Amino acid sequence: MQKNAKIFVAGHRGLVGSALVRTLEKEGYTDLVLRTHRELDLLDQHAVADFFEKEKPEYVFLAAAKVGGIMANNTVPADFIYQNLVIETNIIESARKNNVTKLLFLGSSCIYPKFAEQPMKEEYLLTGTIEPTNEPYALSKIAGIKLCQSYNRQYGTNFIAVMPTNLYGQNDNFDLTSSHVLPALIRKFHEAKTTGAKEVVAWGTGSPKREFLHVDDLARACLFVMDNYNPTKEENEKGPIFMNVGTGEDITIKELTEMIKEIVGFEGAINWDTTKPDGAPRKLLDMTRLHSLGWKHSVELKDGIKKTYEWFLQNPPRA
Ligand code: GFB
Repeated sequence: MQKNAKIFVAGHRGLVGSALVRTLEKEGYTDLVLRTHRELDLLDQHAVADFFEKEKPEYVFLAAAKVGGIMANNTVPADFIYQNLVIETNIIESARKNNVTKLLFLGSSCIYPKFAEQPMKEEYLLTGTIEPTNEPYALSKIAGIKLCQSYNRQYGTNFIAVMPTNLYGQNDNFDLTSSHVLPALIRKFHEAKTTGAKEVVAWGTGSPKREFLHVDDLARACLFVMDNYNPTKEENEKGPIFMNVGTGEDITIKELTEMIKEIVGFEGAINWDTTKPDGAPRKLLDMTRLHSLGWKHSVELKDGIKKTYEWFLQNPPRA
């Protein structure tokens, strides 16, 4: 990407989109096209088509999505599948019609089968059944990958994707009913410490393993992939046209809980609410593909959590 290329970051106020904007600006990109939800409703096909016709972006980062933790996925599954499918189809079709040079679609590691061999390679896509708590969301993300691949096959576009592992960082969602585990635990331990509560309740058994990537690392990976990866003809025919993005290391939810408890400085007990779902037992990404191109993460988990806690203290959630 040229530093003066016209770049549309869809979803620029979210966890991923805001990290992309920070990174692009830091790297000297000068022509970012950004629209708030109020300015452009990505669920509105005509509005999206008009926007692309008028703005003609050269590059698109498709980071707009309906996202959430295990509980949100499980309680409003229709919103997850509907909104993600519509956002993707609207943007990808408009990108094709308006000759976008390159588009990067953001997926998720939950696209892989629940009991996939670990670590999970890109080619394990569609080789087994998906974890039920996030099947609708995962299917929408698989559809996004297949849209990109199909457009490349039929129209000769250059649409690619990344599958990030569980993300965290500044601008995360700290709402306890819809957030992911890491921001939820930061908030729970912080509030317990400040109110002098004796215990914090975590969900599930604590035995599932998860891999966590700081969102600034993901943003750097997205720029790297945009600049360094073009699918081959064979990849456009058979897949994969995407790259896993993670650290290649995971920890149990129990270990994560202890780590956050220590960083926040809570001294009480941790109790486990086993009526809440565990979700997938493990989802560690195989990083061979992206590592072989020369990219590696740089933020280690403990440092990333400390940074995120500092950000949380400066930006306390409203309710
Ligand atoms: O981060 P999380 O909500 O999503 O939960 P997933 C990860 C694990 O942490 C589960 C446990 O085993 C939860 O039961 N956990 C413990 C908690 N305490 C808490 C808590 O206070 N809040 C939350 N939220 N979890 C999501 C998918 O799966 O991850 C999405 O539903 C997406 O589709 C996203 O892929 C990255 O890792 O289980």
